[in-house]
Amino acid sequence: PQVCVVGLGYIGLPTAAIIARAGCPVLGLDVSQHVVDTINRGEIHIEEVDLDGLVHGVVQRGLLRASTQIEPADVFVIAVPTPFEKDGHHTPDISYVLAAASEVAGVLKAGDTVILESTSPVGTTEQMRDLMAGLRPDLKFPGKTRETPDVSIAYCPERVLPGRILEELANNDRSIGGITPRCARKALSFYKRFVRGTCVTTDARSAEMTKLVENAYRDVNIAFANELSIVADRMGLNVWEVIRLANRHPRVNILQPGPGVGGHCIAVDPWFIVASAPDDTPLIRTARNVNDQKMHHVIERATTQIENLVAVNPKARVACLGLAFKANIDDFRESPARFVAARIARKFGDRVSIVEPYAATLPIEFTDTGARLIDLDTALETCDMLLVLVDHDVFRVVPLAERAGKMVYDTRGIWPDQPELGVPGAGLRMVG
Ligand code: SAJ
Repeated sequence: PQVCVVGLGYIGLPTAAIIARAGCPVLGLDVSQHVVDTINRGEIHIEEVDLDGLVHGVVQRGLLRASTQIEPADVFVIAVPTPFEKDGHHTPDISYVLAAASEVAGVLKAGDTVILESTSPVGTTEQMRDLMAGLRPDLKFPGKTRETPDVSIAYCPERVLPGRILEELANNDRSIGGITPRCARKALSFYKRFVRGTCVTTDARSAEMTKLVENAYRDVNIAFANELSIVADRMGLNVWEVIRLANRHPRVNILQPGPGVGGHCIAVDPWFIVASAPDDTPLIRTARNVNDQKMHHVIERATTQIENLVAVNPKARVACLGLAFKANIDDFRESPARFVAARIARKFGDRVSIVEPYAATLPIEFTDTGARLIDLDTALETCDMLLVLVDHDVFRVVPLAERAGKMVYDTRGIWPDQPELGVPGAGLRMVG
C-alpha cells in the first residue's frame, strides 16, 4: 500500500522509515519546510540511534519522500504532538490531531485506513472520525452506519523508548484499537508488515487509555522512589541501599529516584487521565506533584550544601553534571536536570560550571548567569563540589580516586562507593 505518515517528529520519522524499509512507499508530511528539505536530502533533523543511516537508505531507494502537501494514499498514520492547552490547567490540546484529520479527510477514498498514533485523551479517535465524517458526507464511516463502512479508523499507540526507538518500534508488542473490530483487523494487517512483536487487537477507547495508563504507571512508581529518597534523606539513610535490599524481595521492584521526571511523555500523559476524571484520580495527581516537587527539593538541598561549602571555602567551585532529561541521550527538553542546574547557576553565578558531554553550548536560560560549560576532566580537576543530575555512563565510570575529598550530591545514585564526609548521615555526601 501507499502510506502517508503525518508528522515527522520523534515518532513519525522513525515510523515512516521503518514502514519504508518494509517495502511500502511512504510520503512523510510535515508543516516545516526545513524538516521536509532535510529528509529529502536523506538527512535527519532529530537525534536517534541509527536513524540517520536508515533514513538515508530509504530516501535513496525512493521509498521515503517528504512534503508539506498531502497526497492520496491507502493508509494514513497520524503522529503529531498532543501538548497541553496554554491554560495552565494541564488540559490536553488535540488541535494538531484534528487539523491532521481534516487534511487527511480531503484526500480520503473508499478502502483507506486512518490510524492515529499520537498519545491522546480517551475519545479522541472517535472525535477524529466525527470530524472526517462531517467533512466527507460522501463516505461511510465506521460506527456511524449499519452498512459496511468505506474507511477503517484505528488508534495504535507506540511505546518506544527514546534512544532505542528503531529497535523497539519493530520488536515491542502493540495495542491495535479499532473503532470497530473490522477496523482493528484492517490496522492489524498493516502493522504486521513491519512489527515483529505481538499485535493485540482491542477497541479504540481501550487502546487510548492503555497508552496513558502505561506512562502513568511509570510516573506513580518513580514518585514512590522519589518520595522514599526524601524520607531517607531526612532519616540519614542511603536510599539506594534501601531500594537495593527491598528489591531482593521476589515481588518488589522499586524504580530509581532522581532529580524529578522529565521527557515528553511520563510527565505529561498522566495529566490526560486526570483531566478526564479529576475527582477520581488523587493518586495519579499526587504522583505528578511528588515528581515535580522533587526538583525543588534538590534545588533547596543543593543550595544549602553550596552555602555551607562557601562558608568554609569562599573560593569553592561547583560542577553540575548533566542537563539531559535522562541518561545517555542529547535531549535537553523537559529536563529536570536542566531546570535544577539553571536555578543553581542563577543563584551562584560564575562559581558554577556545567558538564554535559552531549551539549555543544549551554541553553538560553544560562545566558548572563556567569556559569560556563566545561568538560568532565576540568570539572574533576577544579571543582570542590559535584552535583550529579544525570546518570550518563561517562559520569558513572569516574573512579573514586578522582572524586575523593569533594563534596558530592548524587541525585541519581551513580557512585555507591562515594564515602560520607563528617558524621554519617549528616548529609555531606548526600544521596537523596
Ligand atoms: N526516571 C527516573 N527513575 C527511573 C526511571 C526513569 O527518575 O527509575 C526518569 C528519567 O530520568 C526521565 C523520566 O523518568 O527523566 C522518563 O524517562 P523514561 O526512560 O522512563 O521514559 P521516556 O520518557 O524516555 O519514555 C517513556 C517510556 N514509557 C515507559 O517506560 C512506560 C516509553 O516506553 C514510551 O514510549 C514513552 O515514554 C512515550 O513516548 O510515551
